[in-house]
Amino acid sequence: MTRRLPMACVLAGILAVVGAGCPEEETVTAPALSATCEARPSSGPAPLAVSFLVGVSGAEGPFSVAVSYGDGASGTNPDAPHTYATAGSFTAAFTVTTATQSARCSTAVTVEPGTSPSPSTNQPPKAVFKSTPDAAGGTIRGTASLSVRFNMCASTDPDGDRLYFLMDFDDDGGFDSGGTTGAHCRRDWIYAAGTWKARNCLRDIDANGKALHEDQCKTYSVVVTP
Ligand SMILES: [Ca+2]
Ligand SMILES: [Ca+2]
Repeated sequence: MTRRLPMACVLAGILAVVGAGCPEEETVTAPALSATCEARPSSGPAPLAVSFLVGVSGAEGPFSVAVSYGDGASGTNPDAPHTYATAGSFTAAFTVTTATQSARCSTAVTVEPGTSPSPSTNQPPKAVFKSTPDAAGGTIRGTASLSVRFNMCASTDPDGDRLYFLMDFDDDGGFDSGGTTGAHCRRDWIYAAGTWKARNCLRDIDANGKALHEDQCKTYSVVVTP
């Protein structure tokens, strides 16, 4: 608390000298500025978001705070939480200043190694492409009308992921069949005379149906003689 006194008395008070004409009980001493700080939490696994409790007392007039978090980051808002990204021992230091005063406090933060999820080890499926008649060198041959059975049902996934089967029978680039069931991994198609291309693709999918890997595909030539 500052009491209004003649300037001479104020100066005398600050200098701890009782000046002439200044009653002793009106001696004014500059209050000591002090700061306390606490980290909440003060330890935990990375990344660790820490809030700071900074207490300031004895400030004459407005004060400002400079924060050095100890990990290279700094700031001026003591109320702002700070996230420590990596493990280590840090000292967060707060410097409180007014026009005439300065005080400092520090608090320790211990960040332990984080329990980051292990990197994805999901494997692509093991695709097995079969056809009846058998495709010698990727070419299925026969006479019209030729019934061809395409079969990917022996495919497996090392992770047990669901498999999605896609088939294009008629050489137009668009899949004619797609799905996850036994009715989708094995399909028959009747070919008229001519030369056709068919494409079978396989993918492993997650619970949301999202592909986990690039499609694995096999392209067949279907040569049908009259
Ligand atoms: Ca997989
Ligand atoms: Ca098609």
